[in-house]
Amino acid sequence: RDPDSMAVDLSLYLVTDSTPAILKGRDLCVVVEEALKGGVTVVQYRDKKSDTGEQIATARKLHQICQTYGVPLLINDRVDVALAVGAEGVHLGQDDMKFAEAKKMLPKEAIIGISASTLEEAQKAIADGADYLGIGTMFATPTKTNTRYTLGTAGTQAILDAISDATSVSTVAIGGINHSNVQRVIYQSQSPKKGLDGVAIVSGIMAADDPRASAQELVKLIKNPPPFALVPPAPRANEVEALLKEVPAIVQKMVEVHPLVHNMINFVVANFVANVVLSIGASPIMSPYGDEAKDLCKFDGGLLINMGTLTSESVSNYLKAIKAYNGRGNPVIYDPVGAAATDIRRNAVTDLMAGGYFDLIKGNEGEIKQAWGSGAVLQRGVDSGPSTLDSQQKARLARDLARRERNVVLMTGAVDYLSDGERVVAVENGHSFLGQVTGTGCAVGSISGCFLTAHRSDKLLAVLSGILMYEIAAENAASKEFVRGPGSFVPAFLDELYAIREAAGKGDHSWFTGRA
Ligand code: 3NM
Ligand code: MG
Repeated sequence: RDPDSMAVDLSLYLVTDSTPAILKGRDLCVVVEEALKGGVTVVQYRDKKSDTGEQIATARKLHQICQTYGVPLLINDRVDVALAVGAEGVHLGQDDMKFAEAKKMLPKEAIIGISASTLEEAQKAIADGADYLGIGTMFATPTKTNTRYTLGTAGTQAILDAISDATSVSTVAIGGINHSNVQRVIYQSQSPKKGLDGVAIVSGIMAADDPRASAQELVKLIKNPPPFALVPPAPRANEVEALLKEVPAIVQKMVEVHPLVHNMINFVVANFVANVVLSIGASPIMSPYGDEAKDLCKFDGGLLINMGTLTSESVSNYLKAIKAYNGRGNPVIYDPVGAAATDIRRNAVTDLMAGGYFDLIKGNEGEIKQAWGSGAVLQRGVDSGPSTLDSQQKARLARDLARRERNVVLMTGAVDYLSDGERVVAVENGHSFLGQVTGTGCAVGSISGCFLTAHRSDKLLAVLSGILMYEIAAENAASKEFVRGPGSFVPAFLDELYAIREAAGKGDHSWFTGRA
């Protein structure tokens, strides 16, 4: 092995755990061997309790097994144990032996990995000459409860981005990673120049009933991008004009596909939103019951999470549904209504963004700021609150959030900002009556689900098409002579959505007056 480069495959990194809750009466070496048969690429023996003699005996057995499979064995914390059994290296936490001391004691070619929870720790480990970093904690996990920072994919990405010049150091993420999130973890942690080389997993493999099958499945998942991966098309010379040209055909396609949209939505607007969805030619189902999603996600449709009337049960229901839709790659839209209004809602935003992938995050300025993580915003109720951003800053925030989450972001307001992290489109259509009728914002989330379902190859274009259909209908409705205010606006608006749907369905594109 070239001591200057990590020639070791870190892609599926097993960290052992000898506690009864994980081993459930099974022999550690048997579980590890099963995991190796399943395709684990590196093993770390981590034992916080056993006496030194016992650790050395176990490590020796593990080393023999690992050698049979051509997989390196690293020892957590205990440089002495690594030396005693001739293991391939060690993994050191921030409270363990210093890098330089371990380096002096170990053979030249030994692998040394360092835990890093912050950028400073990562930079220090790189300067020292660490072979790889264990970046964590990704998600809060019952396996290790005394962790210092929960980084999520956004925090991990920020570290990777800041160390992207350090091409020789490898990285794995650790904490709460399992089958249901491994593809998303790798995908959403990726910064433009540096991504994860692997994932480190304890309970997802060690506590599995069948550790071999579990590892096999993980190997498969790690090799492929998640089904919802965003692939922004190559930009064209006149991108906005080119997009606008495509909108009428996308609306026509949506009408033809007749998508289903599953709404987990607040009770204030459920009826209005269901009527909007029907008017555009799609099918709404309103279900707050998370367990229903495993059946509903099998249809060609999307899921809207609108937390407008959050209850103590909402978040767990949302997470079940998001998992079901993410697993199939069917679109999920998040409307973090009143995101910054209360502690409960701020925590919900954090938990939901850690718990799943949103193809689209849609909200007003205050909500998008909260999703970005600027916890300083205090929203009054569910209104947007005072705007503090100029148009450039709004465009940048939408783009930065989309870039970080690797999704599409729609920041609504008098002008709507839509971005997929590459392109930013400002949409000027709409009418002030939309701001006077409850549910008009929420309905945008729902129809986005319809459009994202009907048009998958360009998520930004799909959402743009939905907003333009919607806002052009609002303009047309407001211009009717009999419309005097928000009351008479509502029926006219549904009629105009229906009129566009009828025209679009016949291939008539003359309704289109989009400005972006
Ligand atoms: N180190 P599981 S989290 C061993 O944050 C360990 O540094 C962590 O277990 C860190 O895969 C962790 O079962 C436990 O969530 C990870
Ligand atoms: Mg340690």
